[in-house]
Amino acid sequence: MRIDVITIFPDYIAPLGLSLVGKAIDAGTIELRVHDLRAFTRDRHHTVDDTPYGGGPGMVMKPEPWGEALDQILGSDPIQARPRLVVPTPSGRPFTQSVAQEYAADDWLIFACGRYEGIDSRVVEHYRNSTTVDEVSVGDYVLAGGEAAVLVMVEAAARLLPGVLGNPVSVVDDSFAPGAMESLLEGPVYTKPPEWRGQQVPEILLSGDHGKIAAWRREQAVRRTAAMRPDLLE
Ligand code: 6GU
Repeated sequence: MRIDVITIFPDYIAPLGLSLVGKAIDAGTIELRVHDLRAFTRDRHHTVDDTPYGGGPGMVMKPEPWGEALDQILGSDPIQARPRLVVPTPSGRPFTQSVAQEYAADDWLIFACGRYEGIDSRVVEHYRNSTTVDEVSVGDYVLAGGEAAVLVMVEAAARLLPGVLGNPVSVVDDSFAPGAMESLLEGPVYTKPPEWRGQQVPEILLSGDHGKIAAWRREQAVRRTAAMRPDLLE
């Protein structure tokens, strides 16, 4: 899978070189290209923002550098494949596990990180004519820019790619994985030692009775979901 990220803070994306995503890059499963938006400006000051038409607080990202960057990146593909253009924004559709699965099935994702009050809306409208554009939000709060959201979305999608996780069965059990214990949060987990600072591992987990263990885990998942996310139990 190819992933391009356009940002005015390329260093913000560096953590993708670590851990699981970093290994997927090293293995060639993911090809990550990070682009500095300012490299696509033509003025001496490398200006990427301007005041909003109609007034109001803050600044809006100018369309021209985005057009230059996206045209170059879209044109860089020899077979002219159609990527998905992902625009992180608090006014987008919610990013969920099922969106992560859609992304994991794509060959090519381009993330356009806005800062300030966002990108001139004509950019998204322009590229809708030639490719799939997805405006997405990672939650009901406001970030200063799309970069942190890109770290979230790339990690969520990357761990679903074949061969990225050590144990492919673990994604099936994920909280929110379609079909995994419906949509229950995962309950508590334990490892050795059997006693730690006065707390015992629940005896049933040491019993070897797989039927009883599965039933206990399901009950724990329901309890946790009721406590943390009653909305999921509907
Ligand atoms: Cl995707 N971007 C920004 N800037 N803020 C957000 C967000 C995204 N999701 C929630 N808040």
